[in-house]
Amino acid sequence: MHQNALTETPAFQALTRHQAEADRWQLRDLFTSRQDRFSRYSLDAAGLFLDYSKNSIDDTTLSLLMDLARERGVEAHRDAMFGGERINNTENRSVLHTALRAPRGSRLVVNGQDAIAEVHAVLDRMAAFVERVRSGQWRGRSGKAVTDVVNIGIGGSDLGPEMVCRALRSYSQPGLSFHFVANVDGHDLDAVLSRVNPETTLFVVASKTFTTRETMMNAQSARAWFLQTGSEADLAKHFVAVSTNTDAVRSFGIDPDNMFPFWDWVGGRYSVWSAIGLPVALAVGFDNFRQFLDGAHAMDQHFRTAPLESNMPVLLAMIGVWYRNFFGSGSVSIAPYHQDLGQFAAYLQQLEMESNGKRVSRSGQALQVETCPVVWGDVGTNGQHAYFQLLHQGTDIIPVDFIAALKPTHALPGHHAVLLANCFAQSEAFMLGKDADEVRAELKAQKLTDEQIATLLPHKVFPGNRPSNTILMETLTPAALGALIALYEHKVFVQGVIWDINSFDQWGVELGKVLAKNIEPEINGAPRPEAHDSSTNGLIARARAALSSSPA
Ligand code: G6Q
Repeated sequence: MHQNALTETPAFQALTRHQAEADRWQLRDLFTSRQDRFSRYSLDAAGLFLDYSKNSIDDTTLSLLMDLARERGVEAHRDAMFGGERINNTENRSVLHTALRAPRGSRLVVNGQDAIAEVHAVLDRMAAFVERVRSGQWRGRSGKAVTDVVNIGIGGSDLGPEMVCRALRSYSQPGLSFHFVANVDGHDLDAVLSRVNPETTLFVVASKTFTTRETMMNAQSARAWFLQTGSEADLAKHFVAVSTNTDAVRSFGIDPDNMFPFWDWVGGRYSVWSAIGLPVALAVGFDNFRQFLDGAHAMDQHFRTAPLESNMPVLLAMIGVWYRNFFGSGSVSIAPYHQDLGQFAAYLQQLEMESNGKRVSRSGQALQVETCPVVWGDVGTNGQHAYFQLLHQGTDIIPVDFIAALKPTHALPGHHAVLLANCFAQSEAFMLGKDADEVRAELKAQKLTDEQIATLLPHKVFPGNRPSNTILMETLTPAALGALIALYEHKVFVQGVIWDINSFDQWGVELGKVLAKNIEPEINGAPRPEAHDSSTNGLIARARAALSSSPA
């Protein structure tokens, strides 16, 4: 679907005019002038609650943003994705991660096959395997049960399962440890191998293509390590694969019976719902994995059916567009006030930046507007003691998404109220700030002299007017986490539609997979034409000299 330039649409132009007014608003005044802001600008969906009242928006802003969403065809694009149309136009693929969490019995024909029936056939195989491993029926080469699972994968074949395993830590089976090796840096694999026993370790080699250099090298090294004490015949008890590439799995030496397939219509960063989620299912059990899928499906249903005005992913997306394209905000911070969501920001970094970090439209035209902002963050409260300084008093205005669970999954008294108090206090402080009069009164009460007050005052003023969303869930359950991830997936989708981006390819990532291939033999001593620039030539020469003299 070809789109007109975003800036030429009537809604974009109306929003540009409206922004001139909104730019003068103070969030604290918006709250004083409308007592119902919280109830008006918040909603529940799929077990999540979103408070978006602490944003520089009013009814007009929202109505114009929804006009923009309609003008860009968000509803039609959404239906095309769910319907299996090949919306990933540069790879000529459907985009059907939503089919991975559809309930048994629904139907969707893709490439002549019922995709949902295929999904459930694999889920059934996963369920049986998970049960055997967790119950101890699956035995290693010396007859012992599995104690350690090592996932070898990178990017989309690593970040999802690792983030989710950590997030659902309190649902994990005791006695089963999970390790994730992604980096081709041997220190990564070495650190894990030094902690596990080959007799009780199960390796999951996770790669959609089964050609990714990092993963293949780590898998080969893990295999060689295993064969130091085990035999080729024992490999089947210790290595399983998750992939779309049966031939490559077979030639690696993994029995296709020990392979869990998925499909080209599952993008890497959208694949945790597929067999790529096998470590999650092993950790939390298949029923909990199903709950995780059901939570995402509930968000899918909401996204599909709710009017745009009360559609959580659409609201989150359009508020993001408001700051990105009309206020020029170049970054967004994610602040989960939940230790178990420690990798959620890193996960979203890939989801958002790999999907929408693009500079041309679906039809290849250079875009005239800014697209994906930089996404970053870490758990609260730790961030408060570090980079929150910049969020409060720096020169950039960085919108923040606060994420919290109302109830903990631990039993330690007192902690959770302190955690939530911090979370709510931060969003309040970002919104309110502290003006010169308030600072002066505070310093006077501390009996400072007028001269001392004059010196300190500018440093202690907080401009406020800094926007945030707050997303709450009851507890961090598998279903709530599923809904949360799906919320962001659909947010990314909507923003991609607004910007006219193909959110489902990743040519920048593919480039990285090719470039290093030329340099690797040169570092290893191959005859060198000095074919690069002087910097790259110089760096290669240093590495070559160091490696040729090192004992390893
Ligand atoms: C995700 C990207 C990328 C990919 C990795 C691993 O959307 O395409 O992060 O997941 O490069 O690829 P393989 O699974 O094919 O090894």
